[in-house]
Parts: sequence; C-alpha cells; structure tokens
Amino acid sequence: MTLCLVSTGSNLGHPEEAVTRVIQALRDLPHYRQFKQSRLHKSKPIGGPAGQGPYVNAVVRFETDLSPNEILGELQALEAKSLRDRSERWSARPIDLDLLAVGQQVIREPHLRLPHPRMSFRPFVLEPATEVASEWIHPELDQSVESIWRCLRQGIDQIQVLGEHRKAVAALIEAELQIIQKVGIRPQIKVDSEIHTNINLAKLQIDSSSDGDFFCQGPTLRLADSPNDDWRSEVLAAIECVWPRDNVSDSS
Ligand code: PH2
Ligand code: MG
Ligand code: MG
Repeated sequence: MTLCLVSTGSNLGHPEEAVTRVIQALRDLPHYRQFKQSRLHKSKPIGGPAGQGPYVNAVVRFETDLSPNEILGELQALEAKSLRDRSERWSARPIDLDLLAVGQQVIREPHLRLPHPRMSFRPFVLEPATEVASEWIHPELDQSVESIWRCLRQGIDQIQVLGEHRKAVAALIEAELQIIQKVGIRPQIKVDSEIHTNINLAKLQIDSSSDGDFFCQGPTLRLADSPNDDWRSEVLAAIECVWPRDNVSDSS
C-alpha cells in the first residue's frame, strides 16, 4: 500500500457542497484505505480569468495499491461526472481533482507529473496537506510537507532562476512591476550566463532548466513543467501564491 495525496477544489455553484460530495465519492471507491481528509479551506483564486468566485479546497490522503495512472483515471472520471468545462486553463470549475503524490514516485510524463509540479508553492494545497500528511517527504525537494509549508510562510527571501533562462528572465522582468506593486520594493534582476537571476526578496525558487536539479529546499517553480509557453502567467501565478494580497480568510 502506498500513501497518496489528492487535492480537491471548487469555485462554482456551491463549492463547499461540491467538495464534500466529491470527497464522499472518493471514500466510496473500493481501492482506497485509511482515508483522511483535511478541513475545507477558502481562498481567493490564483491565476485564471478575473471575476471568479473564491475557491474551497481540501486535501485527502489514503493508501492504495493502484498505480498512479489508475488513480488518475478514477479522478478524471469523477471530474467528468461533475461536467467540468476544460476549455480554459484555470477557469472557474465545479470540481477539480489533482493527484499530488503517490508515495515517493517521481513521474515526468506529458499527461502526469508527480509530485504535482505546483504543489510546493500553493498555500491552498500545502496548508490542508499539512493536516493530513505533514510527514510525507517530497521526493525531489527531500523535504516534508510541513517544512515546505513553513518555508513558504517564512520565506527564504530569494527568487532564483537556474539553467537556460532567457524566457524565464523575460517573464520575471515582465512580472517586475507586479512585484513592485505587491511587495513595494523594486527587485534586483541580475542575469549572467550561468546561474541566476536573483530577486532579493522572494520566497520562491524558479528552475527553468528542463531537467536541472533542485538546488535548495523550499517552494519551487520548475518552468519546464509548464504545460504551455505562457511562462509569464506561470511566474505571476506563483508570485501571487507567495505574496497573497487580500486572501479570503480561512473557514471550515
Ligand atoms: N486551482 C487552480 C488555479 N487557482 N486557486 C485557488 N485558490 N484554489 C485552487 O484550487 C486553484 C486556484 C487550478 O487548478
Ligand atoms: Mg488544480
Ligand atoms: Mg486539475
């Protein structure tokens, strides 16, 4: 049996009900044991079109013998049942189920990336995840969920960009204005041929090399994992996670 983590979220219709219902549907599936669920957390949407309602998110953990692809198939079937519109990325949705992790497996395939490539900087994933699996070790960062969450909240005060980085740098420079608006400080963006663009005030490391090693612990955005070329929106969404502005307060 392997420990699995799944994040659930909804921001359409009645999000609390939708999340509660889908978690019950997951519990009713036959192959999952030792099921545990976090509280429901409410937050403002990160990324996507303007004008969306707040999200309700929760993380569940269970043990199973199913393979990652089998679990993914079951999650997608449940999503399909909720008639989700997949036309626009990060658009409002009745239910979103994301496979975060299956044990310590690292999978980098077009249809499945494990651990989930954006989990290490998303507060709406990390906070509920600490309630159900604080001890789980992220196999790439070699760090527990609890420790990644602590890093995100406390910050390591750096954005670092590794590897081939022309596009990443362009995305960061475009993001600069918004960083100034959010944090009130002008970031120093230094570029050199080898390593890094260093913004001396962030809490996020950004890795733009296609298979570069993680170079320090903590919340990390690997731009190579982006499903499309819109690195600017990836960087902005990550920055939004790291410096949330007026987050809707938590509720349960
Ligand atoms: N999911 C997204 C994009 N943005 N924001 C919040 N607060 N919660 C989410 O679950 C979420 C999001 C894409 O899946
Ligand atoms: Mg999602
Ligand atoms: Mg999803």
